[in-house]
Amino acid sequence: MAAAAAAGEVVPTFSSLEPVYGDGSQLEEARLRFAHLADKFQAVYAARPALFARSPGRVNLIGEHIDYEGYSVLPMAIRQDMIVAIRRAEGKEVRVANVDDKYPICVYPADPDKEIDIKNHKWGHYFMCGYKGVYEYCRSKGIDMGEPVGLDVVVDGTVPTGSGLSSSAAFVCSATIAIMGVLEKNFPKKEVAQFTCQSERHIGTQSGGMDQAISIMAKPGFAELIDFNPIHATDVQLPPGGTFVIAHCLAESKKAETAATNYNNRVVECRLAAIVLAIKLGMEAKKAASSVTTLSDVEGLCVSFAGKEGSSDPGVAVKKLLHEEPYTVEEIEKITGQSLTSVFQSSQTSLDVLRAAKHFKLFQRAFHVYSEARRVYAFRDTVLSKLSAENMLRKLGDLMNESHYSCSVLYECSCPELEELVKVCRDNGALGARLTGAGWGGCAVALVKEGIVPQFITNLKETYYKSRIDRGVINQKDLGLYVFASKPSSGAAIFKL
Ligand code: NG1
Repeated sequence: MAAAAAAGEVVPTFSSLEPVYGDGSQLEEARLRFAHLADKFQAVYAARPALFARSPGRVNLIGEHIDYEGYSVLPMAIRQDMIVAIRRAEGKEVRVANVDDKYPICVYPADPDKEIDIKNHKWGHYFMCGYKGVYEYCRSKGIDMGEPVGLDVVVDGTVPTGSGLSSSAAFVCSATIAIMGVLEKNFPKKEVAQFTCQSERHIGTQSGGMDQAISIMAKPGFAELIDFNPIHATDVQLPPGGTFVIAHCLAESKKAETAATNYNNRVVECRLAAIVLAIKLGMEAKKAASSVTTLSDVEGLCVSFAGKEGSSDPGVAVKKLLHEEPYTVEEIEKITGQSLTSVFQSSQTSLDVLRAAKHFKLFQRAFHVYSEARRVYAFRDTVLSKLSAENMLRKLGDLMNESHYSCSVLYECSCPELEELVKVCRDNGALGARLTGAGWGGCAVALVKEGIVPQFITNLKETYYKSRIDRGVINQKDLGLYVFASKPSSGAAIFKL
């Protein structure tokens, strides 16, 4: 493990592509992309962009659905990224175009106070999350922002959407730093990581901060252990001999559109589990309902309880104090002594969850969160241990398999396609495989011995993808976009070329 990121380090500005894209084939590819993006900018706005900003997607190696509960996670940045070309515009509009014409140009008033119309989802909304976020953050620091500026923007993204590789955070982060660049503001990476997480919530998901943190703070060659409250990244050197292969199950995860029944539903269930645990552990009901928001808030109480049973595992409290049958609204309201709509009155997106839910699986969600949080540290400790390379990789693989089981069975964020793909990965020699990111579609990540990676990918193509190519789900020529080996790549940067 290397030193933690230097405190106060700001988002870097480069005058060439090499510091981010190296000097090999990736650089050539990047040169073509930037040139094409500049040409598209010229074609749309008849001008050159003032600057470019880039932020990567990520793969989460372990620690799923626990960042919003305050627990550490262990992702790495991938080379797929989002690039934003930008300039100040004359008019009072923010215009967001895409090099890919399947995304029509989105035009918004240059008004950072205007709410994002989340009921009418548009791809450009993510840019406006960044726009609102920069103004909100600067204003919160007392910076005089003057009249809001209009912007001309073209974006080019290579992170597949709905893949669990955080195309959304790559977009929000690249938008944010592009806008910061145009407005000539820069802040320490930790601050940017923190406020971009808030910014993305304008889209209606109650996200944790993992994706923005890794996208902004990543360093080439390292995964990062990300802690929250406050945000902190510690470099984690992955063991030699193992490679992470990312494979898309080809079912798209529509996180924003399904928030009320999937992502935000789990955030609400975790909060309810935390409140019920707090009350069962002696906290006054009113106080619990108003002050407990995450399972990490009640970890101390759970650990004290477990201590009496000779354990330090908060999961012991979950097993003893919560029941496996789903809770009804009536049952929870009896415990809290107040209506759930009053508990969540300040959060419209949580009220949407309450309207859509029939019951709440408090035991399962809490047990997942506490056990997954422990697996993240077990993963980190294994990397730091003196185990032989072979045993280390095996142990990491086991932890990934356990994580997948928990996500699938307890957190129910998998889907049939991901289950099939994870099994195919394991059957073809992966030491461990699991869904990555929010789930309900998107990618799996598999830990594979370096020596068998080409054969592993070939086998995946045969066993998982071939039938789908034959059915026309994807084109043979695009396969490389859906299954690839990945090395830890670098974080966000501004380019003035
Ligand atoms: P995806 O959907 O994979 O980008 C989401 C959240 C993360 C985290 C994971 C689950 C956003 C931007 N990201 O990631 O914070 O909670 O799900 O571990 O909502």
